[in-house]
Amino acid sequence: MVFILLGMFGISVVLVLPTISEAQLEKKTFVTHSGGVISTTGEIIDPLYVASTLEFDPMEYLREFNYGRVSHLPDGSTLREFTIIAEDDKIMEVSPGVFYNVWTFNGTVPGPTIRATEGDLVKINFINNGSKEHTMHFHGVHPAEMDGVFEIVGSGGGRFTYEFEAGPVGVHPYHCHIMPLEEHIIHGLYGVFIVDPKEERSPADEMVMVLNGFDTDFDTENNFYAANTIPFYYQHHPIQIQTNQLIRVYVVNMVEFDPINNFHLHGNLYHYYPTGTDKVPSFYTDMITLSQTERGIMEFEYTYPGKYLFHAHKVEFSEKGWIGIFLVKDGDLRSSQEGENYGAK
Ligand SMILES: [Cu+2]
Repeated sequence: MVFILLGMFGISVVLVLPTISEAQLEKKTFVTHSGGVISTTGEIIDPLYVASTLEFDPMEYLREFNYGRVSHLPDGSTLREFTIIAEDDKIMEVSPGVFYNVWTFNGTVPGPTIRATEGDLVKINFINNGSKEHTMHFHGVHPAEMDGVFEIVGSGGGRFTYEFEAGPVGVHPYHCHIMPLEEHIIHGLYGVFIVDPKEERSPADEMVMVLNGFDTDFDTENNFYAANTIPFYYQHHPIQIQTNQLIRVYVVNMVEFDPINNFHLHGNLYHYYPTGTDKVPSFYTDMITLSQTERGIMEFEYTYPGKYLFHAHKVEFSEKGWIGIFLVKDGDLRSSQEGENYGAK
């Protein structure tokens, strides 16, 4: 583009403005890790072509409990065996077009929800297939050598067997405990460990929510927040529940960098059992505040059908993904609970 300006003394001034070249207008097409196709005229820096990317289904994770391989010891007690494999080379599309190197227990973030009854012997065959050292550190009561801190498990196939009695009753996190701890946690090496009381809790539609975040630009601030890893997932895919049915949510806060997180429920209040260790709820509320690894059990029922939000009342977190919807449908308490089995024991 060329403009000719005539000055007041009759002198011609020629201004040459930058032009958009044909090459800049040309659309380029890239294939993302998950097979999506992006066309853009903008610059793409170093697109990665990695054949395998992790897929994670928050709806499946929500109600999936891993009770392990069950056998009985000579004294009649129950042994639950688990195999957990750590890896640190996978890529996951944590938000549309945003790819992040996730470190995983059994291929997902969070890792599997491990579940046992108080007093069971839990045996974890841990294999570290990662390129870095990793461990499994369980919150709960166990011998020092089973704490997953000083017994470092080497990369490239290192093994360790964790053995301990399940306890105390409640909901506990497990996570890698290699330094720098923050790095191993934010990449995704964590999961939930539920210890059921010997006398079963009342029947309920049970689910697990891990509150987490991702720092995708490595500035020690989270760019995304979520319940169960994928921002906004349960807003776009509401969790279906029924009226007059007891809902039990095992909630664990694994958000790093931010000192607090919280959980607000709409149109209802819940009974809250901090850490799930007591039979009597400590609060009847619609809001709890949780620091790192703080957790508990929430119990509630909806009387009225409809759509109800649940989200962080720290609005920054909800606007960056930590928000969801319960879609409550009319249901009968008894018929809905009979025959329903959320995870095989
Ligand atoms: Cu680690």
